[in-house]
Amino acid sequence: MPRRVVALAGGVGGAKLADGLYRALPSDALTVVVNTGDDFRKYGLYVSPDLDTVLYTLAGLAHPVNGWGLADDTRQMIEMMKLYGDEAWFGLGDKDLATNLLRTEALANGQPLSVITQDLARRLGIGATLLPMSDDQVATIVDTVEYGSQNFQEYFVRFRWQPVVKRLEYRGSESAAPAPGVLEALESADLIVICPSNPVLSIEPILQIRQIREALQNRRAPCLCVSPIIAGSALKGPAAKLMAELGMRATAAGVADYYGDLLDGFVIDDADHASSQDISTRVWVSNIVMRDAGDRIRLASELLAWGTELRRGSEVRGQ
Ligand code: FO1
Repeated sequence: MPRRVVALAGGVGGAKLADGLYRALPSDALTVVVNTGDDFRKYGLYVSPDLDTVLYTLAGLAHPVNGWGLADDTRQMIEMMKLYGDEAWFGLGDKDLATNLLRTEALANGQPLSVITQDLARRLGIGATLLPMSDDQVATIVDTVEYGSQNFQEYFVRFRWQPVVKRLEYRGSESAAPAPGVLEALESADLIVICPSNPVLSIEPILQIRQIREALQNRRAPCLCVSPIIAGSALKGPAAKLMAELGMRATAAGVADYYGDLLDGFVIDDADHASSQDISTRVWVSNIVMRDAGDRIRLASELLAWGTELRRGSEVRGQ
């Protein structure tokens, strides 16, 4: 069993696999490096949707249907916004405000996002290390045919990812540094997992940070990825639509191509078993739909076992 595991994750799909790894491993064995390209300010609050999705999922507090936000939350603030005539397109729940208020206040007091995130995780009893990819701001900007350049949440939530995308920009990524702890975790990892998150919206912002990409390229540990695409569709969100709009193959094989030699192995769904031949890295075929906690733990356990096997193999080959 790998002792130190790093997962790269974006939103809901990524959080589910991170949760499976968290439950399958000793509680301090996991570091989750989370996309912050979706972060934005709303009503004066600094909102970090992917960090919160992972935070709430690992704490067992996530909304069971949406996957983001909190279970049993209410919408009184949003209803009041609407009374004021505000469009209120971003559905911040009342309980969710607490997280966003604490984070915004701590940022205003000069604390880095990575410190705040670990503090929130600790206060919710999470034993895993949760890290934003960077303490510096990186904003995913979506250039659309219909509305020109949009910040990510406008594209994703306000326009429900319907506009056609011409180009993506990860603004600020050239000068962003990895958050403290990210490179150390990657360098000391026994296994690296790229979660089934949107490759271009959720994982690419992380990979755009030069030192993180270099750490992955120079990795000692195997890097495994679970496909976010099954039978040409994403389980949730715009991955397939967006990949097609950007001229990529919107298939599991297309995702493996996208990551290229960052991968030592790729997990695809049973439904895609025939596409194994189109994938240039090692392939594991499984049921990758995570409907409940049992599915998350089973898939995570398969990855941990495969990672152990690959590490043994590389030792035998003396690599
Ligand atoms: N996603 C939506 O589709 N609609 C919402 O109103 C919405 C509100 C929201 C509030 C807090 C939060 O942390 C996340 C929220 N999300 C919402 C999800 C989120 O914006 C996206 O799923 C991610 O950014 C993509 O990973």
